Amino acid sequence: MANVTVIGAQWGDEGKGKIVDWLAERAHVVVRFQGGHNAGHTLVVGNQTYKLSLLPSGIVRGTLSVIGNGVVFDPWHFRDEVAKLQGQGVTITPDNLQIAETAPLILPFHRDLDGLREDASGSGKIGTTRRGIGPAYEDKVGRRAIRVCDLAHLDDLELQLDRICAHHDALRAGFNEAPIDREALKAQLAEIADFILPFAKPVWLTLNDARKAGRRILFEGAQGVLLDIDHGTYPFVTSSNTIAGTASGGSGLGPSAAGFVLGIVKAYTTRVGSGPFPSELEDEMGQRLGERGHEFGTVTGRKRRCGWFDAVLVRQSAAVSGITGVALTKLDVLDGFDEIKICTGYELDGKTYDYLPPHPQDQARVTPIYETIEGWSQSTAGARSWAELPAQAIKYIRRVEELIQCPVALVSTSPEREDTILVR
Ligand code: 2SA
Ligand code: MG
Repeated sequence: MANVTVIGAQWGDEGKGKIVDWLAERAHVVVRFQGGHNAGHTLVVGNQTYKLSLLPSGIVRGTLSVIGNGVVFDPWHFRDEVAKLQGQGVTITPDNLQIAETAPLILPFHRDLDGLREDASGSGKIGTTRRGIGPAYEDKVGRRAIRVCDLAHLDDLELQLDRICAHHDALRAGFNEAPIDREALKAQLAEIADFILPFAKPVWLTLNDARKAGRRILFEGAQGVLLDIDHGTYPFVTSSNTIAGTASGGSGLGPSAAGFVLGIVKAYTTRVGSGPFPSELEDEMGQRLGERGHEFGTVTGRKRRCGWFDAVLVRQSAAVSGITGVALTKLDVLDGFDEIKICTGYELDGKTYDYLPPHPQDQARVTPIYETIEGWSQSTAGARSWAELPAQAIKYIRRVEELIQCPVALVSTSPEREDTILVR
């Protein structure tokens, strides 16, 4: 196996955690390259369930895990997540976990601002995870961020604090919030620094050395292509680039390191948060998908919106992300439906589209064009070989493949790692 880059090809929650865990066994290094603790990756190992938000999934099995520079890093959340996993028996030390020294920090006022803005937005809410992701990326791009390496230079932080506090105090005043308490912030940073610094490394160097030594690197994406800041359903997106191309910039390896780009695709569609969703089902069918698929957010517990498989969206995601092959997950959730629909195009004002128009109002107004295929009554849950799948399920997979113009390389039939079919 060469390097693999795993990304979500829909709106997140495609089941990346399980697939990354499956692949991590064959990798030497697992790298997170974007997002932060807004991710929610669930891993089921035997009778233990691990929920990861910030840490790379490889950590559960002891694989060298790296948090790249493209991640926004909440040090307090990090400490809590490490403690939680250690409580579940996972070994975490600076020997198996490294954090990029250049990663920008998510600070308490980023979280405040995320929440204040959402509360003030009424029906214009993005439906963020309220974890400060967007505000932290704004400060990174605005060249105001405090970064992991700054924790080793806390005596030399005054100018940076001037800049970031001036910016945030002005914003806070708009919400009638008190200015940032600088002394308290410095004390918080000093208190957390000792815990973080042993993990802080030049990870670009670790990764380049690993590559030279022929080590296999697994890039673990978070969220999904439709939440990408450039290619997603803007403005209802996250604040990072979620496409496969980010794996290089967010880790310090060149684009040739990406290897096989595996797009994770759920056999139907879900979305958490606001924004357009053409194939959404607001009826009992949607309800049924949500119940059968246990569609609740890992981080926030929010109920996910559910709908039919949208081949238009996945075809577009596969194109903009350069997906080599797809892992189709949660196929078993479709067991027992008499009929299954697939969205193959959109109609808007008498015109048909084979891609998602860019304007949010158009995205909200498109009518899906569906193709209906016969369902299957047998259970596919836990199937581990192609031969165990009913003929109709195979037909569904083949049709999906045709419509998204991308081969299905893996099929996942339960949260258990071994319940995975390798197609080719
Ligand atoms: P943010 O917090 O700024 O990144 O939110 C912006 C949009 O991105 C969506 N988003 C997500 N969508 C699905 N899953 C995500 N992770 C968690 C999970 C979410 C949860 O895996 O379950 O627990 O609710 C995730 N993270 C961000 C978000 O819904 C906004 O639409
Ligand atoms: Mg998730």
